[in-house]
Parts: sequence; C-alpha cells; structure tokens
Amino acid sequence: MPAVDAQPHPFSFALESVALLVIDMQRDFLLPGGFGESLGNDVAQLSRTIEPLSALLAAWRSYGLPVIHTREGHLPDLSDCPPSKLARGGIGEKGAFGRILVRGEYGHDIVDELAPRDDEIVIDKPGKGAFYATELSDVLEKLNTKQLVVTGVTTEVCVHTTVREANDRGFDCLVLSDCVGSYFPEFQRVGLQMIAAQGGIFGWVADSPTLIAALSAEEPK
Ligand code: TIU
Repeated sequence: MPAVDAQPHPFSFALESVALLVIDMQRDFLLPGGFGESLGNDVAQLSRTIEPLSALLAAWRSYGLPVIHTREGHLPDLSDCPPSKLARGGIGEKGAFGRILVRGEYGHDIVDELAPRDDEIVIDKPGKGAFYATELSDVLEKLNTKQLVVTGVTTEVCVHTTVREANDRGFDCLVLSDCVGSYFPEFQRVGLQMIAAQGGIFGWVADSPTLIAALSAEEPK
C-alpha cells in the first residue's frame, strides 16, 4: 500500500480503491481572454498547474487507475442555475470562448493539455462542489473508491467545496499543492493550510512528485 509523505501525516491508499479527481480545468477559468481573466483575475496562477497535472495524469494512467474530470457549467436554457448565481452576472452571457459556463461551449470544456481520454469519466456539475446535483456518488460507489486524490481549480472555491463534501461522505482526500490553483496566492496558501490543520480536519496535502514517487514503488494493478 503506497504511503505518501503528506501534511499533517502520511497518506496511505490502496490502488484498488483510489481515484483521481481533476476539478474544472476549463478554458474559461484558465485561458487568457476567458471568463476568469475578464473578472480581473491573474490566470497564470492557475495555468501553472497544467504542467504538473499533465505529468501526474501520465503516471496515473500508466497504472490504469480511474480518472474523473469535472466541469462547472449549466444547461443552455440555464434552468439548472440558481437565481442567486445568475444574478451575480456572467453565466450564460457571450464571452470570448462562447456563452460563459454553458455546456457545449468551447470555453466550458477542458484545456487541450488535460483532455479526458475516452475511457475517463466527465462529471458536469452546476455547483461548486462535485457531489451536489451530480452522479459522482454513484460513480465512486461503482468504482469502490475510498480515497481521492484531488486536483484542479480553484483551490478555495470548487476544490475546497468538493473536498469538504467528500470528507463528509467518508472519503479520504489527498490534495496536491502544485496541481491546485487559486487566482489569489494568499488564498492558495491559506486554503491548503486549512485542509491539513487540526490534524487534517478534512484532508491531507502533498505535492505531485511525492505522490508519483510513492506510486512508482508499486506494481501496476
Ligand atoms: N471551479 C471553480 O472554482 N469555480 C469558480 O467560480 N472559482 C472561482 O474562483 N471563481
């Protein structure tokens, strides 16, 4: 059983019961000219995650382990978007990459470097958390998943919400510091601290080279 050197203590997982979650690595959050940047955000704080995440995906896929991607977005008629979210603006409006966070639009999809493979699961979610109003619980039950390695954007929004949801549902979550990103360096730092504080109040934190090294010591399943 691999054990990853992590905060606040080593994270152990079994190859038979672990899955990788890649949260919302969508063009509209990551690319210059997209929705995120149009809000005044520094997208370089997010795009620095693409390279380590690509390397992690290559290692993970070589072990045949499950990968689940998520995308935040809404139906074209926005019927699944709560009025409070709609009122804050942006969603459904015309952006540089199509209607913002609307399913089927170019900006809603995942960046080319991290494109899901045909055998990987893609969960479309209307909220910040990946469990709310999605099939994720059923998917994880079918996979017999007990532990999640969590990556993606943004650290303090969709990653945090999903990790909190997962923790409450009994999953152990390892969050990879170099594979999650926030537009705000302070939120990145504090967001990671919040996960591992108080004895790992809702998760563990390590970096991807440490996880890849632990994985490399194992035989593929
Ligand atoms: N995926 C995700 O985090 N959605 C957001 O809207 N994040 C922001 O930080 N805005």
